[in-house]
This record gives sequence, C-alpha cells and structure tokens, in this order.
Amino acid sequence: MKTPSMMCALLAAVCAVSFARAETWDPALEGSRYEDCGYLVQGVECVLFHADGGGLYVLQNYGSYSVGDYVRVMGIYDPTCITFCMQGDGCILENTIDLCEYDEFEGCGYLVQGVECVLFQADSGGLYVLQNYGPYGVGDYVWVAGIYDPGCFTFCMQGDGCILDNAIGPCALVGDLNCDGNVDFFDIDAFVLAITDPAGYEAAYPDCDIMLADCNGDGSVDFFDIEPFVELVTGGG
Ligand SMILES: [Ca+2]
Ligand SMILES: [Ca+2]
Repeated sequence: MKTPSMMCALLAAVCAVSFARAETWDPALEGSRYEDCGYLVQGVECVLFHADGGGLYVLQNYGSYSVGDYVRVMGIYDPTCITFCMQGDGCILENTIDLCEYDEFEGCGYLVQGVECVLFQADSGGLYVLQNYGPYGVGDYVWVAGIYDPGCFTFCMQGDGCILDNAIGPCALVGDLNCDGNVDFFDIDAFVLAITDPAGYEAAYPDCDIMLADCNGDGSVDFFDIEPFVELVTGGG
C-alpha cells in the first residue's frame, strides 16, 4: 500500500507533467475550454474528476478538495496528456475548482417500483432516487422538493440521478375535492358543493383547495368544469 507521503509525491509528479505541458500550450487550442461539475473519485493511482457529462479526468489543480467532493471544474481540456495515472480520458489544465451548486427540484409524480428501489417518476419526465420517502410508497402521487444530484451513486442501477435532502408530501390533484389523494367517486359530493356553494365548500373542507375543482383549467370554478370532472373520475376509477 502507498503511504500518504508517497501519494503526495505522486500528485506532485502529476503537476510537474501538467505544468510542463502548460508552458508549451498552443493558444490555438484555447477553443477547447472545458467546464462541468462532477465528483472527485479515487482512481488506481490518482484522484480523478468524474464529470457529470461523462469522462474521467486528471486535474492540474485540486485546490483544497478531495475524494467525495462535488466540484465545478473550468479549464482547458487536453486529451493527449501523459500522466502516471494510467486511466482516464485526458487532463483538464490550468483549471479552477470550486464546490458545484446543485440544481433544485420541485414537482409532482408517482412513486414506482424499480428493479432494486422505489423510484420517483416525475411528471416532468425524470426517474429519480429520493433520499427521503416519508410515509409514502409505491402508487402514491406525491410532491417532492429537494436538491437534484445527477451524478449520485446508488445501488438502484437505474434512473436519472437523485433528489437529496428532499421534502415529500401529498400532491394536489385536480379533481381531488375531498383531498384524500385520490380522484374518485368520493369526490363527487364535494365537487358539486364546490361549484354550487363555494362558501359551503370552504366550511366543509377547510384544509382542501377549491381551485382543484377547476378541471378544465380556465381559472374559474363553474359548470363548465362538470364534464372534465366526470372524465377525471371515470377515467381514474
Ligand atoms: Ca379525493
Ligand atoms: Ca374551470
């Protein structure tokens, strides 16, 4: 096994190789600017940058970051660099390195059974592993808000990444007038009340949203919503 001091010596050697190349850098290659986020991972000989967009790179500059950190790297891509790392798809030279900010995710979707895990099938199209499922299970229609991590490592072996530190709750369903999470025949009485007596509806269902009776999505709750409501109830039941 390598000692820490040996590893430092090896890293220094990488820098020496990279700097040597940088000194003879061809300005014509300035166009190959590189920028991406990804994880720093432990390779066979070196710490490497595993980019979200694909590729495993040796960095000239690791800053104060180490294995496991999620970082944004900007530099110049050199596919032909020679290092002792013996793996990867080239080097990123003269690079800056900072913590990478994740995108936020918020949306509704169904929890579905995947090969290894329960997954979140978002209405917006992606299939995600959630960090927190709360009391919910397969078949539930839920609202999820959290941090989207496209490069997470899980044993689920499928999906488009993870949503971390997420909140999860029931998702408001159009037509769910008794707000029990389903659109079915039990919503009919509440729907009729909503369109005929809005004040009576608010009194009877103080925790529900009367706008969920706007089944044709025109912004008002009225008799024009009856036909699309019937379609929702009969189609969903
Ligand atoms: Ca309902
Ligand atoms: Ca309407």
